[in-house]
Amino acid sequence: MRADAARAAKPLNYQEVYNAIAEALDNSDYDDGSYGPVLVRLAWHAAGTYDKNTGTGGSNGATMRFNPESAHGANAGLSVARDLLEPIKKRFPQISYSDLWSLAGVVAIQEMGGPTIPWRPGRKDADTSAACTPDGRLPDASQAHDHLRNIFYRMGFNDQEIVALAGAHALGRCHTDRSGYEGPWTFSPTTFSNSYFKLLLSERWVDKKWSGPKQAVDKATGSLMMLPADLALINDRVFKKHVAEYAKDENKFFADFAAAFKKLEELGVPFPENAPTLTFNRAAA
Ligand code: HIF
Repeated sequence: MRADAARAAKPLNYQEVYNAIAEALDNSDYDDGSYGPVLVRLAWHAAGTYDKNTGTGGSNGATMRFNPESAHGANAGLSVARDLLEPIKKRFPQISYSDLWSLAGVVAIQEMGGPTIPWRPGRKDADTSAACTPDGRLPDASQAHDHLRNIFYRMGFNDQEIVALAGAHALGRCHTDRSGYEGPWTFSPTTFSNSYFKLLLSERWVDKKWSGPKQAVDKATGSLMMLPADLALINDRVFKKHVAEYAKDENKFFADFAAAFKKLEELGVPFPENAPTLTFNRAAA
């Protein structure tokens, strides 16, 4: 008890929290061997509810802890990520859930080889479900470019930022018991790279023959997938121009992704005026 109290009084060293999250990532029994992708999805779904017109939603509050937001279809499977972070919340009780989830997105991206993403603490948790956002604020994977623009413009993003963010689908996979879709987007789903853009352009994407929802598979191997919303990025002239740029220039992708992901994680957060912007070192291997 007294040790806990002493720890709670000590100012939080966020690099220590970073390292603790980094240590929890690898698990050879889970998916492709890492919880990194599902943590990125948690951080994004917590933030992507933001509506710039009403100032509601966003990562502040961590309202996905509560019903009904935890039960929204788009959030299926994210209890895996929230439960993984619970022991870290216990170990560092001063950090808010909302800061912890957002920091976990940064850790996962950096530890999987992505860019350094500057991060600020200062999010506060909501006490009740009253702050939960209505269902339908996150994108619907079965839809195309008009829908993507509606959803991401509502958060305050432009076309170039939408495409930069989309590169995160280099990571992870779809699960039939979560979204109904199946498979990874790339051959290296635990490595952050520009391969999502390269594959979008280089592969022939054909309809998957199955009884599940409409999705594409690569004709060559049948082992990769694209959602209708992913293919929208090459069926729209403006989006496609950015896809081609990021496929060619990984450094440009990394720089633009870091800026867009930081913006995503900060949407609607009323940071204290003196909140420092932090950058973290990768945890020692
Ligand atoms: Fe995803 N996304 N996302 N996504 N997403 C899934 C999984 C991941 C969309 C739909 C899905 C972004 C945008 C969009 C990640 C990160 C980001 C799944 C599969 C679906 C259906 C869930 C499952 O079955 O487990 C749509 C329609 C988006 C608008 C284009 C972001 C840009 C790419 C904002 C983003 O960062 C990650 C990581 C995963 C993998 C999760 C996993 O458990 O492996």
